[in-house]
Amino acid sequence: MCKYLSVCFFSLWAFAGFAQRPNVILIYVDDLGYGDLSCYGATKLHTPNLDKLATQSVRFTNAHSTSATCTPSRYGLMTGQYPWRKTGTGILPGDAALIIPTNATTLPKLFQNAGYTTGIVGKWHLGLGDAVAKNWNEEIKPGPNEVGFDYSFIFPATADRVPSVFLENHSVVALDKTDPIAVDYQKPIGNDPTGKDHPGLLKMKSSHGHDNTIVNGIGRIGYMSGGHTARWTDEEMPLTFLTKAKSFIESNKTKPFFLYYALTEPHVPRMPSTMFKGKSGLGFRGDAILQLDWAVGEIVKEVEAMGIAKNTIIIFSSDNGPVLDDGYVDGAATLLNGHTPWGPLRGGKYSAFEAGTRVPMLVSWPGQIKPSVSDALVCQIDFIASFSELLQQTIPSSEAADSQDMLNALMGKAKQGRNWLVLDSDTYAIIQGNWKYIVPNNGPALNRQTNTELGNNAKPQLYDLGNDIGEKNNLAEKQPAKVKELSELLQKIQGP
Ligand code: NG6
Ligand code: CA
Repeated sequence: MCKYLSVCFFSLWAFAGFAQRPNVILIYVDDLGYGDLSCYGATKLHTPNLDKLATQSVRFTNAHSTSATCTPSRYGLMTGQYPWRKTGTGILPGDAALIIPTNATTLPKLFQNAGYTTGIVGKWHLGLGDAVAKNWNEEIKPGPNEVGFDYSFIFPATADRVPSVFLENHSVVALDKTDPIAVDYQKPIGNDPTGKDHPGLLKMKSSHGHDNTIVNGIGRIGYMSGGHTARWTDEEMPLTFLTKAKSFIESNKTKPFFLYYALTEPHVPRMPSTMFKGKSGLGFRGDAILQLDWAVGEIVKEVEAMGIAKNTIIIFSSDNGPVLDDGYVDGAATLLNGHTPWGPLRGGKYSAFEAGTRVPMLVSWPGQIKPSVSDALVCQIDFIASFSELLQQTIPSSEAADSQDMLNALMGKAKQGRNWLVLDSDTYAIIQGNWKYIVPNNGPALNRQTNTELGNNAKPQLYDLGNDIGEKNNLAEKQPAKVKELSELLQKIQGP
């Protein structure tokens, strides 16, 4: 039945004069919180471009990444498999090997199979090559191009990890081979100053960690030597990525494309371009949010200028929740001025509480999606099954097995989303309806460095999110039957 409905849907497109299937642009930002945008209630920060996009979108109030940090969320997004099903999917160092098997069904491969041209511009953080040891001065494979992207322009891990260089397809950009790059996460290499030994050379001091090799006046995680011409300038990064994303859109405007535009903002180090420095009045973190809002506006303008707006789905979301001090003295906490990056939620990045994974999510498709606000429970892990439905692509049953078809919810046609969702941080949590259960664990309640409540507790936690979105009232002792039910459901999903 579903099949015939979809056929019908496709004929309707044809009837309505659509020349081709919709382009999809997935804008994925880094560490943006549920309360960081004015369309999600922020009052001390104004994000006009995202607010405008929100007025044309389904704006989700209960959308989640799979995890409270980057690598696992991106693994879930790409593969449709919960990251905790596979070992080695935690936050990766910059020299890690690729963690997605090259024979796996992935989100970009799904689009490729449907005849799309696919591209990634921005942060990768899913590893490169077959091993940690690799030669950064030759072609580096496998990477994004081997798991479904026809074109890639990336940085390997995070903006605060070496190597602080871009790769276009398989090669480091602007590398002078007479000054070869070497990377080490165990011990210092080469003669470049480190933040630890030369704090006077830093333009932004570290508050914890981030005191290895200095690149562009900023101490990083990990050591690198060589590759001086290839090293990035943080302030230029937004324009670099935007330019590459726009040219990908322009080159592919006449055929269906999928663009994964993975912005680094507002992840540390926050070093906004001159255009945005000081603009928010909330320090560099606020400026970085204005910068990402601007980049989104430029992408929307580009799509309009290419005459493809009506045939382009734009999705916007974040890989995990917000953090203020994530290792640099950048004023994020001291200049907050009453802004609440987590909105009404508890916790933040790294946390089992809602602010760890409940993130902004907008889905727009002019003419096809009626703007609305949806409280359906959806997860980024569901994109792969949902787009396989939209594009009528079959996924082998062994693949993307945790991804659920949420197409109707994503398009604003169904109010109901998932029945349940498993989330991970130091521990596991499961949401079913309004109930949320957090598995007991002995981790610290507070990450003292970032000042984030982690949601760890040696006792079971049960919250009624319908009445207590701030997770203040632990009902586990009052509702042991509900705890048992959710704990058993979680065990069933997680398997032996
Ligand atoms: C942590 C880093 C933090 C950030 C995070 C990854 C330290 C002390 N902290 O280990 O700064 O880089 O990893 O963030 O090094 S994520 O968004 O990519 O998951
Ligand atoms: Ca992140």
